[in-house]
Amino acid sequence: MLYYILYPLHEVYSAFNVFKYITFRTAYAVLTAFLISLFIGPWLIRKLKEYQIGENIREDGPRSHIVKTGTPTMGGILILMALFIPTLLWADIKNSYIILILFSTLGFGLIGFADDYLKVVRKRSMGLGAKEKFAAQIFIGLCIAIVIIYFMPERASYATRLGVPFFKKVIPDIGLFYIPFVMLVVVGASNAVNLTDGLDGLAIGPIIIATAAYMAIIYVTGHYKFADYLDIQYVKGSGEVTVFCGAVVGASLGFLWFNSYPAQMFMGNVGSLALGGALGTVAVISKHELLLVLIGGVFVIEALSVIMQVAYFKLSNGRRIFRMAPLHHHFEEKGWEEPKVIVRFWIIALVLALLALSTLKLR
Ligand code: 57M
Repeated sequence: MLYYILYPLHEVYSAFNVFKYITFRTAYAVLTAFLISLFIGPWLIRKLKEYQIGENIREDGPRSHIVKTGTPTMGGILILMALFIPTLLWADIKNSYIILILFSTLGFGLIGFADDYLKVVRKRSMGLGAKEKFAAQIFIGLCIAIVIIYFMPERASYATRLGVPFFKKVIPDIGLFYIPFVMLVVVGASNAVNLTDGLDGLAIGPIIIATAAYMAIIYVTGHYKFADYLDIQYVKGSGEVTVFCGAVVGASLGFLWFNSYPAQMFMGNVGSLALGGALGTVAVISKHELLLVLIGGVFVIEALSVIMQVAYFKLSNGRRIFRMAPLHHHFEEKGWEEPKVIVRFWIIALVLALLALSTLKLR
């Protein structure tokens, strides 16, 4: 919005030219989002406590979690407010990628909200049914795929092509298979972040790292000269999503202030599903979909640990690979202190993100 109000003033006073620059607007989106999170956080925690929107801790989980009973949850509302306001303020709100990413984030956020609301407020223990939740996620994934293939004419020449890390010339066209592929990326990311969100700061740390990495990637893919220099697909108009990524980073840093060990609030599904969905959508927009496996490596490992555990559990009549899945519980059960598991997972996320960024040049 500020872009439309303030940038035209450069004709009167040239200093207003700065509002044209994505880098400038991204920096201020980070800052605005961080400050909104920081200021609204204590108020939201008070309100969540007042309305008794607290976590019910499952008794079959690690014993160390029992003390977390009643911790305010649904803090994702804070993250969503703190990322929507700066995006609306600093980004070009008529940009089709900004509209798409806000739709995706809000869509997944609403699914999470409905699930949390039923679980925590209405005390329906399972929240939304697994089938209902999955169907809603698939619907949003399908909308994103259709919009990106059929309603973005500037993408027509590469819409269904896949960017392959390490290879400059390999950009296979997978045709209509791109639709289920997009659904897999977006819905998979959303659920993987949700599974990871089981220790204080465990999900939000890698979200900050992965989104910051995609912030750099989407900036270069949206910049004709950088894209040309790096020999990556130039995605016209996508640079604006850098501002959105900045808002996610700022909002998440502010949330981490309260979610760091020992957490004063959890994000709930409203936060985890929204942030995961947003990350998957940024990966799709930037045409660096496959790189998400590396950038979001921690989420992938956590999701794989669940798939392996459940499959082995069923095939072997009740035996387990890990002491408990997802993987973070395995280390807790082995006796690692919670902060040790969290910080080590952050370190892995950071190393993987750096490795992923290096692939921009290693091609
Ligand atoms: C969400 N939710 C956390 C909080 C957070 C198929 C199966 C593996 C599914 C999985 C599952 O239900 N995952 C979905 C996991 C929960 O956190 C809430 O949920 C939101 C995110 N969706 O924001 O509101 C608990 O996590 C802890 N927590 C923190 N700090 C935070 O900042 O400490 C969360 C955020 C919170 C709190 O204790 O209550 C969760 O873990 O439930 N199921 C599981 O993860 C369960 N695994 C399992 O059953 N494994 C079996 C299977 C696969 C064979 C096995 O390995 O034997 C575990 N989770 C729990 N108990 N709580 C184990 C049992």
